Amino acid sequence: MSRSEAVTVTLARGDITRQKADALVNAANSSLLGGGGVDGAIHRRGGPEILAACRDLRASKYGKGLPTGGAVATTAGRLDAKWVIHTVGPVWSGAEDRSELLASCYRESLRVAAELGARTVVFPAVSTGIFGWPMDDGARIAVRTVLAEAAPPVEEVRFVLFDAHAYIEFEEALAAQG
Ligand code: AR6
Repeated sequence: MSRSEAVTVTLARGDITRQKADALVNAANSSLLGGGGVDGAIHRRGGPEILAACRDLRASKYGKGLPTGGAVATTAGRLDAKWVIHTVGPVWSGAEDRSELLASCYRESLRVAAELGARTVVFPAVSTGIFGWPMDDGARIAVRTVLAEAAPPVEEVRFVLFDAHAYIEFEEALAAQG
């Protein structure tokens, strides 16, 4: 556990859709219309209300989709949360440094969470699955950005890690930076 000013950063193992919080962050794609990994799990367990809200966003503010590094909130449907905040991570590239876009996912999600008045926010390890980002670097960027950016009304930021490897990388990043 680590404390950055008034914000506590914690780690948990497991499935993000089993978490209870004000806001759960989804590792989405620009279409906002679903996919695999966290995105698939959130839509499956959260039910059709979330997809309906995403379709509304595509029909209004995000006609071309949500840009990489951006974040937007919808209902959390049947999940044990008030909101899902959808963010679009960058696809890993060995040729181009896209770290700032990954940091932007955490920063923008926290900005949206604060605007909503969320006190507890749960993140997955954005981009480290289907989008191929190396876990150690993804963990460093996630922890660094959250420690720098999280502020009231957000009181707790929890990273939910799917497997032991991810958990260890986040633990090390937190120990190094927290
Ligand atoms: N709970 C917590 N973590 C999970 C879960 C879960 N239920 N499922 C996977 N992870 P990913 P990305 C971990 O692929 O890399 C989708 O198709 C996983 O082990 O969900 O940002 C979207 O629509 C990994 O460490 O997200 C996009 O097209 C991390 O969560 C694309 O995948 C993120 O893996 C986004 O890819």
